[in-house]
Amino acid sequence: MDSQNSSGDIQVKLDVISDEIVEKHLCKVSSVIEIISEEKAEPVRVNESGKYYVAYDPLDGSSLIDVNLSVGSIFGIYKGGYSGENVVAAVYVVYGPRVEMVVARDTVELFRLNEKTGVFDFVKELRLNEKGKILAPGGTQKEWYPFHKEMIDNLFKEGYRLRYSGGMVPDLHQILLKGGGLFAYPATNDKPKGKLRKLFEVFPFAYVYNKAGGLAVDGFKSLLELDSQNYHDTTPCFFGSNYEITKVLQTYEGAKK
Ligand code: AHM
Ligand code: MG
Repeated sequence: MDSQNSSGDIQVKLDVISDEIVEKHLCKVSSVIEIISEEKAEPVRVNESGKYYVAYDPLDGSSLIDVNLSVGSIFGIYKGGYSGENVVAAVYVVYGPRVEMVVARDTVELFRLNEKTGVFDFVKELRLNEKGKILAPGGTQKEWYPFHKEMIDNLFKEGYRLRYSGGMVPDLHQILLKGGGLFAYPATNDKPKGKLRKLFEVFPFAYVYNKAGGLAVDGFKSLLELDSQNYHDTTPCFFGSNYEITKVLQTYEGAKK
């Protein structure tokens, strides 16, 4: 990032330091065979006897550090290689007023860091309702496709309220904890393949939302049906409860005709 900007310098360092910390700890986990992160061009082999592949974003939303908003870390745990269908667990951590961790396996569980003990205490299981009340619409609005804009406008007309911080971890965490809603980072004229990366950001959250009783799609199909050609591939993505994602699928299918 811009070396003339002193805060920019700090962001680069935090991204890199976070990556090093996570790598150091994952290397000690004997069941992990390989890791790759948003900060690495290529994977790193860790333990040849391991069977899990971990793709992670060590510090998502690092541009929000400067303005003191919440950021997070995201981990996708894969078996047999990196694709949507190979995700076997996902974890994310939100660094906000409290440090919270969500772990998705068969169920989705919320943990909170206990600062006295240094241990994450179990808080509750998380489930999405059929329909929510909040909307986090990402991407540059000037570049939205007209049918996408119409869909978002219609949701606002139904009474949805805007909640968008610019950090997918706190934004998706809010929707999950409040029981539902829609987070969208669509294809746009300037970014036809979206912005968010499949391996480190999209597949892990798609797994979390599916296990919490919601849905996660690229506009046409489940994100967990997608594979990935390159480690840093991006995809348009929508995460939410059933009602909102059904609207997304109807809108995008309708726009194809
Ligand atoms: P990053 O990995 O470079 O931090 O980018 C990912 C972040 C997401 O957390 C967030 O949803 C998105 O970028 C916001 O993008 P925008 O600034 O275009 O709204
Ligand atoms: Mg990121």
